Amino acid sequence: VLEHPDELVPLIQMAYLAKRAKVLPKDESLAFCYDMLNRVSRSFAVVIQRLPPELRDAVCVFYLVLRALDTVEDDMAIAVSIKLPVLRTFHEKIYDRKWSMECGQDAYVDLMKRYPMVTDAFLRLKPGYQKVIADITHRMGDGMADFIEKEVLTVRDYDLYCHYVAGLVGIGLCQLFASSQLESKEFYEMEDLANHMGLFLQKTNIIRDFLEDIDEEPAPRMFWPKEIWGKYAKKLEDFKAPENAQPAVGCLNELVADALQHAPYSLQYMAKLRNPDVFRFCAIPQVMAIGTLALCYNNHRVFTGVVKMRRGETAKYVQLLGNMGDLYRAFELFSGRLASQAAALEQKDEHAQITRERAVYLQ
Ligand code: RWZ
Repeated sequence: VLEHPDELVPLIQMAYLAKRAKVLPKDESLAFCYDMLNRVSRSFAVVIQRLPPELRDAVCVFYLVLRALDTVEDDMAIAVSIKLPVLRTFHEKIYDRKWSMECGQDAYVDLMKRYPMVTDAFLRLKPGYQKVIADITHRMGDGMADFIEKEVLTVRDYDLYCHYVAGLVGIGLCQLFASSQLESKEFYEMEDLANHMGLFLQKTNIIRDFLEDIDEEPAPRMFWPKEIWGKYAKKLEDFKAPENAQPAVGCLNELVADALQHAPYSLQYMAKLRNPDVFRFCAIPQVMAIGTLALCYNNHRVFTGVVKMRRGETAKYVQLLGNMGDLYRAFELFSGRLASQAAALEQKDEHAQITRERAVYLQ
């Protein structure tokens, strides 16, 4: 240090102290976060990266924190006696620079092993953003832990589970939007509408992922509520047998009708957004959800493979969807398909009338 010119000495000392304290340069932890985001979710990576700079990093970190929590919840190789305390204390781990865990699969192994990178990025966010993320992580971790020990039996359980894993995401995003001042203060008080946004996405994923979840190794994790499927089968696995196609599709259609109840609230929420990039961020997943529901409706392929919207169709919405008009048009397209399919089924499917009414309401 003595051999350097005077004006460099403080800089060198700072660099030395920073290294000793293991403080990562800002770019390194954020670069890790965006790289990880791209590896775990292409579609969210695209919309998050297009958010205004004021929100982008906070939402990216929020996503990864919840992804990590999700990885713990999902890993069936972790003993319940370990899993429960990790889920319930995860909101404390996110402040602990040393915390990491060996679990998950594929890219998630890396996310969990190098979790201190996410922690570094988290600790660099504004304290207001940190508080929102920690509060949502706390509530979600507790809710997930509750559902490790109990199944999704009633429709009330189904709504509550979806509230924990997705409704809370919507609620946290509202608070980030309001706190960034990119959206109005009103967003602090929009928990109910935000919850509907999350439930609409989560229920659509649960419906679509039937086969993937039931075939999950080493153990299936099912989220279809027994109160509904119990009317159509003795065991959920029975839906996989080709001879049970009719009750399977009947149950599927009832779940689609249930999910559709959330769509009007989701439109109501999005009508209040004023920042076009925030709007696009919210609207794209919602359009994908109604598109996916329209594809799944009355479609036996849900029980034999993966039903997904085609890449080309998806890409169209990422480009388009600039304002509420575009959004209504997209919703009209898919609710129109749902309404006409439901109308044709009304004689033989007792829930088709609800589906048609709910779809027509979106027209
Ligand atoms: C979008 C900021 C990965 C966070 C939660 C996502 C993991 C349940 C999985 C948080 C759309 C599928 C991603 C419904 C929210 N827990 N379901 C930000 C996250 C639907 C997103 C994924 C939930 C979620």
